[in-house]
Parts: sequence; C-alpha cells; structure tokens
Amino acid sequence: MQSNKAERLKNARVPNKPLLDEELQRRLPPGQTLTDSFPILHEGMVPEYDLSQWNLRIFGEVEEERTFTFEQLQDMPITRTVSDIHCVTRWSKFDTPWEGVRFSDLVQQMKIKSEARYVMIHADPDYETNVALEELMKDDVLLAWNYDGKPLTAKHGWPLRLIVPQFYFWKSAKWIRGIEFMKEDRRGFWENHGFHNIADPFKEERFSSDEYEMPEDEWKYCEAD
Ligand SMILES: Nc1nc2c(c(=O)[nH]1)N[C@H]1C(S)=C(S)[C@@H](COP(=O)(O)O)O[C@H]1N2
Ligand SMILES: [Mo]
Repeated sequence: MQSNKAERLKNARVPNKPLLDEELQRRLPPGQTLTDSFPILHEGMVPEYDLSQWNLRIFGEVEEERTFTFEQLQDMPITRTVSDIHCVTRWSKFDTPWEGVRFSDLVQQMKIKSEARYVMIHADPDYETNVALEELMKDDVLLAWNYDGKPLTAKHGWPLRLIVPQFYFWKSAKWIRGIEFMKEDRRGFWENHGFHNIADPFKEERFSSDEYEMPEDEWKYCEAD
C-alpha cells in the first residue's frame, strides 16, 4: 500500500555490506562478512624466538619421533596456495596467498603408525587445536612461513603457522611447535571452551552446542494435546 511505503522503508534494515556477485557470495559461508583487512586474533602474548633454538617436534603415534629445524623445513618441497579464510568472529578474507610446506609432504618424511587418525597441533603460548588427519592431508593444508610473498609477521605467526582453510580460522594455529599424532580424538583449547570440534564454516559449525543435532521429527515424540 502506497501510504505505508515510508514506514516500510524506515523499518527496512540497512544492508551492512555491499551485495556480492554470485560467485563471491557462493564462496562466503553463512553469517560471515568479507573484509580486505587482516584482523589479528589470539590469546596471550606474541612469542619471540631465536630461530637457531626453534624447532618443530613430531610425536605421538609415529614409529620414530623427530624434530625439524626451520632450515630443514625450508629444504622440503615448497608449495604456494591461495585460500579463503573464515574466522568464527564472522570475518572472512578471500584469496590469501601462503607459502610453506604441505602438511602431507611433511608426513611423507615420517613413518606414521596406521592407528593414527587425529592430530593435535601444539602451539605457543599454550595453544592447542585438533584436526582429523585425513583433513590435514588435503592439498591446500600448509605449514606456512610466508604470507603474500613476505615472511609472516610476528603477530600472524612467525616463524611457522598452520593453514587449514576448510575450517574456521582458530584451527590455523600460529606459532606452531609440535604435531602430535593420536589414535583417539582429543579437544584443543577452543574446542574445550564452547567451540565446535570440527568447525566447517559452510555448515556453520561454530559452537559445541551445534554438535548435538535435533532430529527433525523430535517434536513428534513429545506430549501433545
Ligand atoms: N598459537 C595461537 N594460534 C592461534 C590463536 C591463538 O590464540 N594462539 N588464535 C586462533 C584464532 S581464534 C584465529 S581467528 C587466528 C587468527 O589469525 P590471524 O591473527 O593471523 O588473523 O589464529 C588462530 N591461531
Ligand atoms: Mo578466531
């Protein structure tokens, strides 16, 4: 109705982001907003390292535990990826360019026990996050030391961070120091503090409460009159 138009417009919500074309929209998970900036998020203080003392320890369900120096990692086959990243605080950033070694290329240098199904990523300062081994073996999962052609900045995880772009970004641990192979799954820091164990942004797996799905016919079994 004409007379209602002004009222209707007043009540319409102002779009808080420009509309994206279809292709970009398809890449943006539900409930996320695109940003060009690169927000910095973490718990605790940015660690400082002397690279000559730094190493990465691989342990747990492996035939032989190993530690790699930064130089040894850089001597492995180098991979460049371009990934969309999605933080559970609702920002997403498209086409982020990373360089490092593929998780799967590192695994090739190890004898992992066949019972290993899950991985705990250990990072400074006191941070852990868990991911299924199968997911880490995907081609765009990197242990990265470069972002946008330059060494990672201290705040973004120098010297080494995980990039596991298919999950919310808290799984992409900065300042990683250890990779633990496990038979059974175990929850990491955020996974123990109310966040989802898997964390697929396209399924909007944000919170641990989202892990308990309500069957669609649940209501049929309750009392009714
Ligand atoms: N070691 C460590 N890694 C971490 C975190 C942290 O607290 N400690 N926070 C995670 C979270 S919640 C996010 S969103 C991303 C942020 O990475 P960025 O600061 O490079 O954007 O780092 C992840 N990796
Ligand atoms: Mo986050």
